[in-house]
Amino acid sequence: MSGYPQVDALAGQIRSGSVRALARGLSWLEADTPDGDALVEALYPFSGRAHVVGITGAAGAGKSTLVTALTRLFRASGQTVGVLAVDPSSPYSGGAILGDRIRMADVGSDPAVFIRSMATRGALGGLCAVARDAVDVIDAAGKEVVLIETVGVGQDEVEIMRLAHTILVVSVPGLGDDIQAMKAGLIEIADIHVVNKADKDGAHRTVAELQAVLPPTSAYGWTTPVLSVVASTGFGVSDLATQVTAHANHLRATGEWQRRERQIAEFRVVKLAQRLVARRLTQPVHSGGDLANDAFDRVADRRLSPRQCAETLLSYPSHQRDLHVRPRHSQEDLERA
Ligand SMILES: Nc1nc2c(ncn2[C@@H]2O[C@H](COP(=O)(O)OP(=O)(O)OP(=O)(O)O)[C@@H](O)[C@H]2O)c(=O)[nH]1
Ligand SMILES: [Mg+2]
Repeated sequence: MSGYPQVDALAGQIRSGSVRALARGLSWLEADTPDGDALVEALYPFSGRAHVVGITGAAGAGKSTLVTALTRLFRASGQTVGVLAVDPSSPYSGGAILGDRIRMADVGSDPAVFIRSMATRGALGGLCAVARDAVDVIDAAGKEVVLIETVGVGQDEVEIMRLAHTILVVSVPGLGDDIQAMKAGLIEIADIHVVNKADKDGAHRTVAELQAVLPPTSAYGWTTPVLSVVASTGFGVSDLATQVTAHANHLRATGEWQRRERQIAEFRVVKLAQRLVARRLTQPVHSGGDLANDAFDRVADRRLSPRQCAETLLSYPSHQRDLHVRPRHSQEDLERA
């Protein structure tokens, strides 16, 4: 119970499987409102059951096509599926979202499949946090497999992958040097490598190149497979779905699942704390006598060092930031400095 009737009502509807409520809840998250935060709080205890699978790779590698093909297979084996396409570049998102929707139209009409695209809105370091909160909400709605698609460029997208249990890195034959360089950063995070567009020349070579640079068998005994697929026809996707499920089973059997959950929890909490601190420090000034503003003046005048100032600001509880409570540096310290 969140204490907010409209939040509790929506949380209940989401848990009982209302697609409309789920869509609405995700809109709350995207808008970065207190209601969205309260909703995540209310649903968090009911999340944690879904197998979260991240799919990343260069733009146009066929990720959405692959997600659609995988979704069909998971549905055929009786699993419910949530899909979250995280678009890093909001200016282009309109088109990309529409494209994803059209291609997913056939699985999209299945009530056991929930598909959502999210754009970043430039939230303060928030893409990753919003994406993972969204996954929890979809998870609490009962989806057994949640697929997250992101383009594998940029720190945010790689970070989103760190929130998944199983990471698929999608490559295609005959990429240029720059894209190969991008891929190098992704090689070590892959649990499964997928070489898509195997109907094109050079797929064997790409598979061999990946196999040559793969890390050895992991500490928990998983050897990263490199699979050739043609997402557009479904060739090889059944083997891929089998490997995705095998990875989840392997995680559970070895205790690696709990270790990753722990790692994800730590990563999320640290990220969120950073976000809250950043938000606190950039909050609008309420009064003319704002301590931070005075302090910035002193830093500019070389009467206070940036580090002293930063440490002082961090030591203030948020509700007393422009008051005079000071565990470490005092108002007098600032005054004197
Ligand atoms: N030849 C061939 N084309 C494919 C294959 N899979 C996907 N495509 C095509 O590749 C293009 C891009 O596919 P998407 O699934 O949109 O790729 P994406 O990685 O999701 O793209 P972004 O989300 O824009 O980064 C489309 O025209 C697909 O039809 C494949 O296996 N073989
Ligand atoms: Mg896509």
